[in-house]
Amino acid sequence: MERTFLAIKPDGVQRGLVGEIIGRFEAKGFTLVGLKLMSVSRELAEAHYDVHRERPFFPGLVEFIISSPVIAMVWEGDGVVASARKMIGATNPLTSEPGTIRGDFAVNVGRNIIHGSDAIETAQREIKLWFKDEELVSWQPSLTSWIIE
Ligand code: IDP
Ligand code: MG
Repeated sequence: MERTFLAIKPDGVQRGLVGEIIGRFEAKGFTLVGLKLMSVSRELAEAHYDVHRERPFFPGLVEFIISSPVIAMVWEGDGVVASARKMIGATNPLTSEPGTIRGDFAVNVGRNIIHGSDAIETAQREIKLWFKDEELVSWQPSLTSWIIE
């Protein structure tokens, strides 16, 4: 079953948007299989954003991610990687569509509330980076037959 890695960034946690954001993925019909509130180490933040290491915003981004707690999550479902990216919205919240998380709650690219894996292979890498195997729970919600034909 397809899985994606999502993280509510420090701004989303500080602004009290954790319940709202988790609620959107629950209501959509995806399954939560991993969840933790954590202080992120510099090493983890740098590894997570390794692809952006040479970009000018990298140092500030790392400082931001380690500045305050983050909610790390793994969600499961058919097509969850691409669908979650759609629900999150464009990187710059000023261009994110209304109805997306960034479109509804953010105005600044450096404070865009949530991270979501951008491809299935990225999701696999990020899940391994953030979670131990035993922190992930495989389960079948009893509502499944009312959500998936
Ligand atoms: P994504 O989060 O939508 O996948 P990426 O291009 O992968 O966007 O960038 C990763 C993160 O880096 C963004 O979510 C944002 O927090 C930050 N970022 C990207 N571009 C900028 C920028 O131009 N200024 C400040 N921060 C940026
Ligand atoms: Mg990205």
